[in-house]
Amino acid sequence: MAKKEVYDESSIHVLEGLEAVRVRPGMYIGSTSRKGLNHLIYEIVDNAVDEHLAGYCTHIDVTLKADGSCEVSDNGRGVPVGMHEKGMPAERLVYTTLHAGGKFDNNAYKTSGGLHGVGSSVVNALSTDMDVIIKRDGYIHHDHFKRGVPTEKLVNGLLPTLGKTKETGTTVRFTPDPEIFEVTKFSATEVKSRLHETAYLNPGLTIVFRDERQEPAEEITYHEPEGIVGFVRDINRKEETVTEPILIEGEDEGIQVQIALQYVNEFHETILGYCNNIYNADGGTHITGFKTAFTTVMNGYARELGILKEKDQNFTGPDIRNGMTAIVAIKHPDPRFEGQTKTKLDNPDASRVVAKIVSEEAPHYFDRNLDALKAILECAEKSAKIRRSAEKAKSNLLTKQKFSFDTNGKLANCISRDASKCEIFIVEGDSAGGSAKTARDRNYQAILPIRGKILNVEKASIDKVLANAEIKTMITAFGCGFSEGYGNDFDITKLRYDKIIIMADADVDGAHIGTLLLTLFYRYMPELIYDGHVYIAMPPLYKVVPAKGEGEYLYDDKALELYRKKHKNEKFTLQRYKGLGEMDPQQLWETTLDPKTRRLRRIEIGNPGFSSDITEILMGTDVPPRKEFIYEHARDAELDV
Ligand code: 0RA
Repeated sequence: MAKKEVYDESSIHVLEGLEAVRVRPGMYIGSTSRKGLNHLIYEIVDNAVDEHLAGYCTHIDVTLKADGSCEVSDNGRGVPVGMHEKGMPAERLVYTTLHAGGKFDNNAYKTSGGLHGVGSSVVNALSTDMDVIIKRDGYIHHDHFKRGVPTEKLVNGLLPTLGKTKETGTTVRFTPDPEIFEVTKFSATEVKSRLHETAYLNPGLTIVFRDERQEPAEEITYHEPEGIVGFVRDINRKEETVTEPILIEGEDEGIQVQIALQYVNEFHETILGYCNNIYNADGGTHITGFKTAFTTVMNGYARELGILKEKDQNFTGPDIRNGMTAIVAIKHPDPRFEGQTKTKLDNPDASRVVAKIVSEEAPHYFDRNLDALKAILECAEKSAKIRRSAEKAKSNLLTKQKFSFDTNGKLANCISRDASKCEIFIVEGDSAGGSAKTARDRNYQAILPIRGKILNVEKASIDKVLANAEIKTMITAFGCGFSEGYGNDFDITKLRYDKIIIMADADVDGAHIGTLLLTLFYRYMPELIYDGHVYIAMPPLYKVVPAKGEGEYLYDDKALELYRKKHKNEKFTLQRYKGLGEMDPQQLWETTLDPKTRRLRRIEIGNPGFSSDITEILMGTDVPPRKEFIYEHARDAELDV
């Protein structure tokens, strides 16, 4: 009897907890856009990965079902189903209580504590239906929930069973709630890249992705026995590499450290930090420890080999990392994260331990691989040279910057200085630029026409990038500087426009220009994209004018198809826009500039490792895949009507 009372109380408690999740979903999963939606999958997968980290699960299946649900199945021990002291099966507690996950568990390196490591109960609360099937103790146990509320009747306080089995494992199938999410269609591209990343970070794990929403179903197996070494190799697979991937690893103070690094013939560094499988977008102590120790080790070698003479200054950290791609992955028993977004690792011991392992282990490698050592120091020398000329170019740019804003002939600036209201359109071509200048609302809309193609920053050194007129104009207009390997002068708070809108034709050339601009932003002003300031304008493809009534703009072929169906027996003229230059100012205003009618797509960056990868691949190859990048991202981005 006493038990029953506890059960009632706890179930009320459960409902209150899950109700909070439904009222403020963004607090638990970041957003209710496609990004938040995909996050549901990662929450469930992460739990299975935790079971892998605990040493019990080797295989995870992730299936996007034709009915819009997602199923995640693992071969771990199975979530415990016995009666918990709170008066219900432990399983039910896990799927209905916030943060219940770790309570039964002694896995030292759980992924929880990350950005949104909130557990499966949140997924349950945000799903119209959730099925949990647990194979354990000889039986197949089953539970079902609707919007987080259990619907299965317990038998003597235990879950109903579906039969017997000798296997173990957990299967969770959930259907995201359209009352909560703006879109309920998972992005296969995003999910695949995240699963691939998970496979790289857990070399003993096999993850099978299936997309049954298409015929025939797509199936991909992610298994990366080389681990992060394979990750680095893959990020660089289209690059001219200067060294083989190098693995540095060790363990101290209960912290496991794994670092893979490789040099390529490029003027940038890419360093990705992970703690307990969670990506740390803002780096943190593990990255700092790595950078400091690696710089010291390499400067030591440079002196030993006579590359640096007694009177020479040490190479800077960025010099040493010129051309480096690195993954720093640690496992920490008690990770702490800093700041609002929880994307920066904060544990001081992580810095100490990583530095110690790098100072001890890196020499073991380089003492035996002099060619790699010399190749890296050559990259550093090149960088030091360019750094000096860049410093000159930069000081020129900075002195010019004071005078050029507003007096620059090309930028038609807006009147308002309230950045939160201002927009800047980067318009391809002088004729479209001219129309846009006439059409705009000059109170808050600025127009910057750019001519032809801008420099491909993936292929140019920093001094060339800074010498490019179009790029200089953009940096000056935005007002927040830029960041690169030689010191970070970027300050997003100085940004003069809330929206940076790329306006290019809907053809291959336009797509190319869009990609070049995105590459520039991504490499030198990534916060513009991370903070959601970058948009692509989506001009219409057609205008239809019926014999009677108002004309209408159509933005894609699907819309045209629909229009044809709807107006089967009517006469209309169809006008196809070939380019922005063809529209007169009035049309340009209605279709592309006026916030009431235009269509914009916000650019989002998914997985940083892979985004960087995608940019590099696209800028290095032929045209068709580039186009795909623009449209892929445009399609995945949030619509801002
Ligand atoms: C805690 C204890 C045990 C298993 C799990 C958690 C577990 C959780 C999840 C979530 C997804 N898949 C999972 N697999 C297992 C087992 C404790 C025991 O058997 O002694």
